[in-house]
Amino acid sequence: MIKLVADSSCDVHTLGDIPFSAVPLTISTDDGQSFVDDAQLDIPRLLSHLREHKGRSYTACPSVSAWIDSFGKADTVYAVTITSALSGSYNSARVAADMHQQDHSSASVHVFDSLSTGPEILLILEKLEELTAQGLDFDQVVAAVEAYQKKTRLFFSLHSLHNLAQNGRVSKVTAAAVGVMNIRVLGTASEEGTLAPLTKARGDKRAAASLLELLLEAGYKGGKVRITHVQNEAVALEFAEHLRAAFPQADIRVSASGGLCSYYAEKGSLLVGVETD
Ligand code: X90
Repeated sequence: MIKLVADSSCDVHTLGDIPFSAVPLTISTDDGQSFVDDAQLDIPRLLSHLREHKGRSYTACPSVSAWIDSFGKADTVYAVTITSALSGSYNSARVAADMHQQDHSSASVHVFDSLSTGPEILLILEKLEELTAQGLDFDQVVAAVEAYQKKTRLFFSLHSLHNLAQNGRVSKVTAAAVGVMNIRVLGTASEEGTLAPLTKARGDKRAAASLLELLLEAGYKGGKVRITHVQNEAVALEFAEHLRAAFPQADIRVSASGGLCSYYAEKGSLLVGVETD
């Protein structure tokens, strides 16, 4: 049996017909509350708790044993993690993969470091679904996905970098420039898997126009697009309409961010995963 797994930064809990599970990261506040990023998580409640909470908040990646549990009895496992440059999730999954292979000598596990998050991971998962359905063997799937990763990108528009800075995922200098006067930071996941700010825009309309420009500069020509938003569906749908006007054939889908991306991207943000060329 083949199984796909990803950590919950992928924003989905099911994936077509193929066996799939999302392994939750955890968000916690220093008043002792902890929120497991699974299908039951009430994201509006998480965000309102964070808004009212004056203390610190943290996240934690899945443990080795949580990854091993997710592999189950599958003999072929493809796992995808959030960028190893910002999280321990990849390392945790790698250790789990080695242990699983020691216990099941016939099992094959590959862990892909997305060097990204959210909608770009979803693109990778959908590609895995497609390739495994075609019956490619393990090495062919791994090679094809690695090649695919070179052609996908992540762009974002963020309203605040507070939680990213609080947890050391961006510098305080970068974070200080945002969060005032409707400023959004537009940027991308760098090749190294870090957050790379590119430009700023005032207000959602200008931010959407800049996002579109970034996509075009990156070589977007009508491939798949997956857009996620943090409590900002109207703006996400409007952005999708703009794209469709320019690329009527494009496969573009909009959905809500899961808990982990909602925590870090914060309310109002858009994340856009795209296929280029
Ligand atoms: O291990 C952990 O506790 C999780 C840490 C995750 C830190 C980064 C999450 C980023 C989420 C923010 C906007 C997009 C940034 C893309 C950079 C690759 C989303």
